[in-house]
Amino acid sequence: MAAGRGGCRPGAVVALLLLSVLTPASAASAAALPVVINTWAFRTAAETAWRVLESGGSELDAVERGCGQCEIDQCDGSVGYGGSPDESGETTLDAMIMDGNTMEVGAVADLRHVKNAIGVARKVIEYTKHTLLVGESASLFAVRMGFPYEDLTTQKSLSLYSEWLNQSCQPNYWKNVVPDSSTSCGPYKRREEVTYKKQTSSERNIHNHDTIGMVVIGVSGTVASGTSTNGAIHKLPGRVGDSPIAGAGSYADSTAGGAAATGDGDIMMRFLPSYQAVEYMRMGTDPTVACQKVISRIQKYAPKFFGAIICANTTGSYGAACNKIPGFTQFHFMVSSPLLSRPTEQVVDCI
Ligand code: SD4
Repeated sequence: MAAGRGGCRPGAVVALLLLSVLTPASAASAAALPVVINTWAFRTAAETAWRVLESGGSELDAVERGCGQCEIDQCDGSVGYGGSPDESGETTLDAMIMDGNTMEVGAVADLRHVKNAIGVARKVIEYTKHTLLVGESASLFAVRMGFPYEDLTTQKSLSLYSEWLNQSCQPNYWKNVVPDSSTSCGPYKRREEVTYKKQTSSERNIHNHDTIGMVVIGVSGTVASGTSTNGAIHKLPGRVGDSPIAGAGSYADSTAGGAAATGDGDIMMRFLPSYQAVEYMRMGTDPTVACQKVISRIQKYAPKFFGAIICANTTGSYGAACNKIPGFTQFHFMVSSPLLSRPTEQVVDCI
């Protein structure tokens, strides 16, 4: 009989399936629901979200609890309390959660003194008609919702802050100011003459940047997404990144799919990468290709930006992409699905 007629042998199918879950390049070919996908190798977050689904929780519950786990674990120091002190030494948080059935979003930005940022974001959906609350007023809302008001500073964030002061406040995010921000601390004043220099690379890199972004797609194709981060280390007080912005940090649409981004939010948010990825998937583009197309669009303007994105469609197919820069050539992310015996770390080569 001609080999290949009538399909593969069962053994070959199993081998193919195994290959498809173990090798990065073919990650997108394994499709099953439900699926949980999250940025970076944040395993406990992935496990928590998966457990929530297994015990009958909703997709939104899984996103909230999964990202919330990272806030508790202070994942890589980039999520939750005690990380990324701003110019005044304070840790502030950004988070969002999105319901892909109703297209409702709850988000908080520049949240102060409250640890569970994604929990507060969920309350914005549940108890207000707003989408995004910011700053100390978001903290007051959180307290009304029953969240403790506490200090987010730790020994670690204090020492990061004092090291930064000792190295003349380098790096920082100022430009066109006096004294020269590339050699001195502030306070700065604006320089009379403004030079417009295109920003093509990130101030930040893999060592100070690891937001959790998560997409959960339930058995019926319901999509939810979310993010949580303490943003960019040494940011100006008041700076809000991409993470709490719908379409930038994450996006969920149960008629197409979901996506979530990580990296240099000051650059990435200008391109609404998560929205764009979902729109590509709506047009039938494979999730890996959708993620890659989004990265390529940003590359044209900022070839050396630091960033990555995860994408999943409503069939449970998923993928990821990242921008290749020195020190960041591969991106690790977590996937949980019925095709995997447990939440599994996967990796893609950056483009
Ligand atoms: C931000 N995008 O505030 C976030 C940080 C991040 O991986 O993603 N780190 O810019």
